[in-house]
Amino acid sequence: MVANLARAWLSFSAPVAAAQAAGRPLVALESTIIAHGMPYPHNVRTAREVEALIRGMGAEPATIAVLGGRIRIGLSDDELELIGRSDAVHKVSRRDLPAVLASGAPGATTVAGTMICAALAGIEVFVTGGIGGVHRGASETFDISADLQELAKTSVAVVCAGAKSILDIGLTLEYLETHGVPVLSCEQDNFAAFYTRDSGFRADFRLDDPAAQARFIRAKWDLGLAGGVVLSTPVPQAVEMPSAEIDALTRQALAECAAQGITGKAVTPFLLARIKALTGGRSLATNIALVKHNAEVGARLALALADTQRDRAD
Ligand code: PSU
Ligand code: MN
Repeated sequence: MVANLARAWLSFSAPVAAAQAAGRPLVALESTIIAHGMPYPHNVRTAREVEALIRGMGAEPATIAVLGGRIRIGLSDDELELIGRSDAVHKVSRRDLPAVLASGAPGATTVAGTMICAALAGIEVFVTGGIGGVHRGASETFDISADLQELAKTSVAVVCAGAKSILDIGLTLEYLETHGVPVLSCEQDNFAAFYTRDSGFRADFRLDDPAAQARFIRAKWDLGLAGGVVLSTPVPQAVEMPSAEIDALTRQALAECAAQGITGKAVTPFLLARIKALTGGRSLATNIALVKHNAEVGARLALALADTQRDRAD
């Protein structure tokens, strides 16, 4: 009953509906990264390239956004263009989802927003760039991304390049532990830090093999342990940025944010935009490369999760 009520708000693109009917694995993609994370036209081009990459690996991409009062699971080229080009696209987390659905305004879903929509659509794997987390100075500001609460309760595997060092990564991992969210890593032991490979903090469990990642995730969900799993994979070595430079620019961006009195949902987009500007656009190439790498890891995980289901049916 509840599921049917929710379904009335969902609208699947033809390719996603066909893939789902054929039992092909799906990979959800967020739209905040397109609308608020990268400049036009790089954002739209990257979104299309990421979709093509996932399709080439045998899974079906489902970019998620809110348009015309519906949660759209899979976007057409024109819809991607609209999300990437318009300045009037809302940033949609859990709190904001009813607002854009009710008003009909366009919305780009964050990690939290996309997890909710992916779960409603029956999609188990979601690829993003970096997750939100506990902000530096959160003991005073209380600024903790709703992404973390979503990971605590919504059963979707989130593939990312860790979290940006605009956040307090140590506290972010503590928060996830408190809420029982496992943080997996592949390709290295440590949790990744988006522009740089090493956050200096260990992930909980290193699993390089997609089949092993899939078994871990199935075990969790089979037991009824609802909630997300984070799979961190580092940015490719060739495009990693120097950590001393990122640290300095991050400190500068944080100081500017405080000086300008920016708060709430504007904090993360402000910091992302400032770091992008301060690196003279060089961070964009890193950003694009890491998202594509995450997409490969996510597609392999989606295929492995589909295999675990097939093995059961046999
Ligand atoms: N971190 C990034 N890039 C991003 C975001 C975070 O490195 O694009 C976006 C994601 O959509 C994430 C959101 O879910 O910002 C978190 O925002 P907030 O901190 O306001 O919860
Ligand atoms: Mn916040």
